[in-house]
Amino acid sequence: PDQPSDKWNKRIAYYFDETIGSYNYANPHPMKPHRVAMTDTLVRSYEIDKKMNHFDRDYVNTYIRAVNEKILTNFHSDEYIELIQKVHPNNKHFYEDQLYRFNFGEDCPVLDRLYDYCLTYAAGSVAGANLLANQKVDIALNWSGGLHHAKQSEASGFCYINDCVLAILELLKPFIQRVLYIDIDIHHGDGVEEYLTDRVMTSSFHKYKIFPGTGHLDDIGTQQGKFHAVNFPLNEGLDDQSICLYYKPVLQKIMDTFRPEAVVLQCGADSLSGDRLGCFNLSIKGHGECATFMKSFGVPIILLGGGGYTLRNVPRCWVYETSVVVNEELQDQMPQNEFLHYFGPEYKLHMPISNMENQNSKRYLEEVINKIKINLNNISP
Ligand code: TV7
Ligand code: CA
Ligand code: ZN
Repeated sequence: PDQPSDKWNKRIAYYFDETIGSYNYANPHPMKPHRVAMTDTLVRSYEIDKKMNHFDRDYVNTYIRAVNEKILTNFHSDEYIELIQKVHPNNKHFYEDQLYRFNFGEDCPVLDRLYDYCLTYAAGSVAGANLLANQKVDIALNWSGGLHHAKQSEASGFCYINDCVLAILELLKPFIQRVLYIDIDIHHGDGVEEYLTDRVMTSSFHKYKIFPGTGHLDDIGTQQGKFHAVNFPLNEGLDDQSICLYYKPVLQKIMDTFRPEAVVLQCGADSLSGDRLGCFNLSIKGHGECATFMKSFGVPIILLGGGGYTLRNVPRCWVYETSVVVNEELQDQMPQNEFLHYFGPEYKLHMPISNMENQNSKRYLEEVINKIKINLNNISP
């Protein structure tokens, strides 16, 4: 069927599939897909959905033939995908050996309707990238994506399918020569960094020496990917000012040297102050600075979700970043919505940061940024 030609008139594609909130990692697992449904509810209560073109999995299935089971094996191995397709909580004892081999376990349990879950979040990233690549829109959003730890043949850190890599692959298909991946989740984007070439640059800041343990400053990529991994390892207490003074200049330098033609921005919200798993001290505005800054270059960009474990703060963060994208200021007082009780007693969009000490000294941050800049001088686009 033909789609109306003005389907993408708003130039911003927003992915949300209603089923996403129904997938469950089972308590007490910290990952809650419900936070994406809460985000959508906030987006609609602030009425900024009106400034975007919404699409869901039905749209993806109807219009983008490329997004089907086969796309998953662009990055992942056939046998790994076959297992994800077959395995259920009721039959998992038949697949014990394979589940062990592919790293299923407490972090990555066999969810009910696992394959559906994977397709649901990955479809948004691939289809969003496809819309950017075909110049139908300038910006795409998928808050259910950003599962950056998944490997070619391995589940890892709550992630099964690496939708970030699949989005990058979709962007590289047409005329786009170079894609930049930026990762502001508190964890290192290790699964994406595995996919480096001279056409893909990855940059992650992260708390160093927590899961997954990779992302050292001297980890700069190998072979054709050499100098294409930019890692900014950090200590706890990272604050907004450090982002502005030390991470934005890194992004600026990357834009100047690598000159990407498309950007994938993973917006993991576990780098916010007060996160249940994280230990940084960013406000929602500080976190959103990365989206604001990257949008300002006018390069096609897809924003993805990621981590975020203090349930009430994740929707705050992502609705704010949605507002940045659509260029609309939001009132701090939250409008009436079905999840308002999560945001009490303040019922405010923004939340205070903590008084924790920033254990990243000026001297340390300067040392890191200088090393990164020296490495980036080796890039010749
Ligand atoms: C992108 N930290 C994902 C971040 C993935 C972090 C980990 C947990 C955790 C898992 C649970 C659970 C937990 C309170 C926290 C070495 C281990 C230690 C499992 C208990 N509670 C993202 C992955 C990280 C699972 N994993 O970047 C079930 O915390 O540190 C580890 C590995 C072995 C496995 N055990 C934890 O944000 C989306 N997991 C409760 C129940
Ligand atoms: Ca990161
Ligand atoms: Zn994380």
